[in-house]
Amino acid sequence: MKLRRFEVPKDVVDIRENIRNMTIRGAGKIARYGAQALLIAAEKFNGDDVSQFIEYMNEVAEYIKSARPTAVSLPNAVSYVMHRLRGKNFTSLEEAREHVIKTAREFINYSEEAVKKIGELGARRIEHGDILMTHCHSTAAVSVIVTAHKQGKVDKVYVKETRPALQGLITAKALSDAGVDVVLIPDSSVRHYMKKVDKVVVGADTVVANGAVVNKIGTSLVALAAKEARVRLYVASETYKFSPYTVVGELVPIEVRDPREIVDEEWLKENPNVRVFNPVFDVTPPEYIDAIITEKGVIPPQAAILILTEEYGFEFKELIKHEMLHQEVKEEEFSE
Ligand code: RUB
Repeated sequence: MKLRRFEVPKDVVDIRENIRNMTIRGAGKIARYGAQALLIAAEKFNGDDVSQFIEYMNEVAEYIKSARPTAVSLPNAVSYVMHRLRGKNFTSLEEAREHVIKTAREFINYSEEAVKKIGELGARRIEHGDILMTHCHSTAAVSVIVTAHKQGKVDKVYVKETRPALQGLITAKALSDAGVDVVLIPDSSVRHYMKKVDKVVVGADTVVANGAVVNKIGTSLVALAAKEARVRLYVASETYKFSPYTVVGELVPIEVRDPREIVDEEWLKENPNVRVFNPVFDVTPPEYIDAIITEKGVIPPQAAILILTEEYGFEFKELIKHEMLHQEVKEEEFSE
């Protein structure tokens, strides 16, 4: 496939497509594959000029970032690599190529280690005999639950099925394989079971500057039910899911997917006057979150801005100049 100027390697096209169609899903995994795609693109570049290589990498970066709009982990992973490429004076193409490969690997390792660290820190918030609830499939939330389970603390976990894509089933299997006592429940029973729950642990797609969390649709309803029942809610999130764009007032775009994920084609044809909407993420305000468990520590949601300033410092302006571009990239710009 050809971008504006350059041909993209097939493996990179496949990764982007698999992120877009949700074969690769979950914010952390999306980020790791984003970095992996840059690594592959660098390996497969077949020109012989450094400045052309950088131009090519920039084009590939924009292409990858446009795969899923809500998960900021994807542009953040891509920025991690691309930011470190800028302003460097490479003496050869091989040096530039190695640099991309090294930083992409560095990001992937960081991300994997972060999930383990979140597990360790989050497990400290789980007490012996706790009954937990979770929503969707979050690797970071599963890491917390499984670590706490290994410490003998978890009595059982209520796992919401999470319509329409039923990612709760992935969680149910992962937890059950790890030996956790799992009860799979329909989404609509959240209030019914909340009475029995001690703590809720969920993941995040994006953490906003004010500490609000964007996660799989239905998370905010779990949070509402938890608040009402005085049940603590923890969000497990790597720091690269914190959105620097929101510091400068950008809103997180909420991905809206195909109605056929809710009802089938035939039903849609039989009921042409019914409009079917399928937003796949929602926003949980900071007041409904007890703490965000990151690899850097367990923080109150209101401290999200501190993580962002530590990470991006006074570079927000620069970041906007270079990286906001992804918000403007439209699917149609890339001809398949
Ligand atoms: C998955 C989802 C997960 C977060 C965090 O949505 O909302 O809770 O991405 O996951 P989708 P992780 O299935 O639409 O990608 O902790 O694995 O990064």
